[in-house]
Amino acid sequence: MTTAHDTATAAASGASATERFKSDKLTGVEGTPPERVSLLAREVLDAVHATIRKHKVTYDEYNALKAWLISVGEDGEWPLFLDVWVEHVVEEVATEHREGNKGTIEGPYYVPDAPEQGSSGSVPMRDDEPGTPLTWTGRVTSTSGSALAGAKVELWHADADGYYSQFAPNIPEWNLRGTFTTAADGNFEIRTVRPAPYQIPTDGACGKLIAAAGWHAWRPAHLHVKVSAPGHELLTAQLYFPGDEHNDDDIASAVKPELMLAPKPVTGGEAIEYGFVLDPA
Ligand code: MBD
Ligand code: FE
Repeated sequence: MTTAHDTATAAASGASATERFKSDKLTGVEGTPPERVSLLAREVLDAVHATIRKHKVTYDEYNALKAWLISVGEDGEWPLFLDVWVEHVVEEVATEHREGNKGTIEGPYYVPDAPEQGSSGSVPMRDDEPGTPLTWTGRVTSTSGSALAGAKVELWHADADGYYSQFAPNIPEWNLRGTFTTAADGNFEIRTVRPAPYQIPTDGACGKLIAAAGWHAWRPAHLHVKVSAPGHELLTAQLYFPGDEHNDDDIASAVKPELMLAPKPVTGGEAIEYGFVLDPA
């Protein structure tokens, strides 16, 4: 059987994710003081040296590592590698002061400026978009309790086969990506479809590490969001579905109990209710 995704490759999605990172996020890396760079680089290297001594790492293993690191770059998988195995701790440290909503990692597949849908509408999708229809209602508030009108809810997620538009071939641009703006009462309503669990590409460098280590490549099904309002901290989160077999062993360590949805069956699909509480900046 052939599917629309047979031509999806790690190298192609990695190249897209690398380009995305370079065009949106490669600012703010200048101006880190040398003392800070030295401190962090020194401690990371010390940790590597300690691991080599502790486990008596051989030249064969050192060369395997060198070859693998080269292939991470060749496959464009630095965004994937870092977001899967490192970002969750950066997110934890960056948001530990917050009193409002829990967030989680962004991952490699966000694209800014998805089509605007107002306070109530559907994300862009194909006429025959597979997957259970979801109707999601919620309200954006401040930690003070006041509703936030005109807050932005940006949603992006994989399709029912586990693929993201703009990173896998043969999916229309902006499919399952939309920007919503809360109404005067802070409410929004979004119509989309349930995403599938996501398996990170198995044919690239990250997939080779997973296979060599005997790990699995799965993330549970998830909806990604960025929620923002003037005068408030940007919230980046993901929402999860109860019962997913990978909720407890997400390869990206990004599941939190506060981010679990409670879908209710309704005629023609499922309804979810989930709102966001933003911390004042
Ligand atoms: C994803 O869809 C994702 O959300 C993360 C964090 C890493 C890889 C793929
Ligand atoms: Fe994702």
